[in-house]
Amino acid sequence: MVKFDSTLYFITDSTNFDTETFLYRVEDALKGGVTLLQLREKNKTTREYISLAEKVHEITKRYNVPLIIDDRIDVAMAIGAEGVHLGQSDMPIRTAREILGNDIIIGATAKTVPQAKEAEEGGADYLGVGAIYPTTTKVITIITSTETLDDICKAVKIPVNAIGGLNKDNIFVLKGIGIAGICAVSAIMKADSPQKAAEELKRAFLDLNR
Ligand code: TZP
Ligand code: MG
Repeated sequence: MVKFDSTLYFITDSTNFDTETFLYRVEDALKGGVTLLQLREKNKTTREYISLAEKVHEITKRYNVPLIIDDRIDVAMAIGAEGVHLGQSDMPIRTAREILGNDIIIGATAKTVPQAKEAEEGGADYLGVGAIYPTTTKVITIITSTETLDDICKAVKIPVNAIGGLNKDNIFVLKGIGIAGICAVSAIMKADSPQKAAEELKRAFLDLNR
């Protein structure tokens, strides 16, 4: 059984990479100590999403890291992924929990305390909160202040991860806030060495809490 640990939550983006390069970079990041991995695809057909998810799952299983599928509970079920991540316009958490049962990880995006509480009450296992900084990753989002992030951490019992524009040089703003971990796309995906980037980001986060 793979263990849930959101310390370094790597969210992938295959845009501009061929499949081989993408998979190589995913594995490289895992070598660098990624603890949770989300496959996030916005422009793939269902068949393409499933096909890529199967390939990524073969890799994550070797590293004992849970694979979370963004948006799509059908894709998660089809490949036996460990979890699914749902945003505010995706299936409601409670509905997903009813369909998926208790053995699958369900993550939720929350930008306010009411959204966070609703997700927790609906059965979410963790929250992603942001964007903390402006992001270059394709996403419709708004900036979430570190004050709101702090309020959310205090309002729920489930683990909370910060997301959005985070890198090793700017996560100091999260010091003292009770987050369980950080999420990153570009800081790892676009790095010359995803392994080194993951190692450095994880070290920077762990150093915050020393
Ligand atoms: N949700 C809020 S910000 C974001 C998502 C999916 C993208 C984060 O990407 P990056 O590259 O780490 O800023
Ligand atoms: Mg979504």
